[in-house]
Amino acid sequence: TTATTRKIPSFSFEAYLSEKADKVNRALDEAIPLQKPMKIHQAMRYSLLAGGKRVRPILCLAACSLVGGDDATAMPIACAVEMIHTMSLIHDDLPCMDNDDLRRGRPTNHKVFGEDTAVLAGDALLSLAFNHVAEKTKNVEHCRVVRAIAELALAIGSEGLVAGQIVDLDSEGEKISLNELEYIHVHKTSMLLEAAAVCGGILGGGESTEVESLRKYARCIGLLFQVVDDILDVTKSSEQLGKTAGKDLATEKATYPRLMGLAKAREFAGELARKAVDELSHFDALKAAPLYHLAGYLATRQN
Ligand code: GRG
Repeated sequence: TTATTRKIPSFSFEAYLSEKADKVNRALDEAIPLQKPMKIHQAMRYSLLAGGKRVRPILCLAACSLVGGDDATAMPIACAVEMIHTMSLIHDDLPCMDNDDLRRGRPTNHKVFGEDTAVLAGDALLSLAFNHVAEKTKNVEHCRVVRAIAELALAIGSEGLVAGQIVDLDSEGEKISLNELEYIHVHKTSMLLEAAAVCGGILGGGESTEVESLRKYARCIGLLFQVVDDILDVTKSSEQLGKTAGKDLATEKATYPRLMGLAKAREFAGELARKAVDELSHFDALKAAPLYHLAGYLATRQN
């Protein structure tokens, strides 16, 4: 039987998520003490400790424990992934990019600290992320640490996050195909989730086949995350607007429901969740429970 049909032992995913998120939040708080120069450290902490869902670091810890590692081993790289995620959000919100005023329910970094400081806070978080992994990772063979750092660096540069962002910026206002939409999502969202899972697996001592299963799992849930985001966008805005006041489809950005229809987009989300979970079938069911539930959580989330 595959993991889709196999019986998963009872497990409280909500309790798991909040326990791990608390642990990650404590580690992030400790990683950036409030020190001189005050302004830059305040700006870094403002965005980093603003209360995101911590999906990436939790995925990293879960991947590490799936292959037999403990949380302490993966925590520095889990924090690094969240620092990088946060810096990408700070830069994405800048007037020269998406020009957003709100993030995680609060004014964006540049609205509070100014554009100059926001750029630097992003740069400093990126830099600290790599120092943090190199300096704080304990009890792992050095070649594994180097492999993890290489994965993380590759996932966020001009072949990863940055690639997704530039293609996204360049396609603004243009009609794009389903393939182009997938390229943007895979690079902007899946790559960092993939790095989080792969790095957790590498540092946890995983075999390469295990690490590759984690990679495929994370790739699926990254895309799943975006497809569901697009679906929620449509269903939420049609709820808000009422049934008659539809948006002007031609001027709206490309989304899965727009390019393939709502029913097909829902089907695609289901397929991605099943594909993700199938990658877990080689692992012990009890150990795979968090990742199994994470796929379900992302597929069925309502906001
Ligand atoms: C990484 C070197 C480097 C530069 C950044 C600006 C940029 C290049 C990339 C933009 C990437 C971007 C904004 C991707 C979107 C990712 C995404 C799905 C964000 C929402 O993630 P959630 O829902 O957010 O996990 P929370 O707030 O819960 O953490």
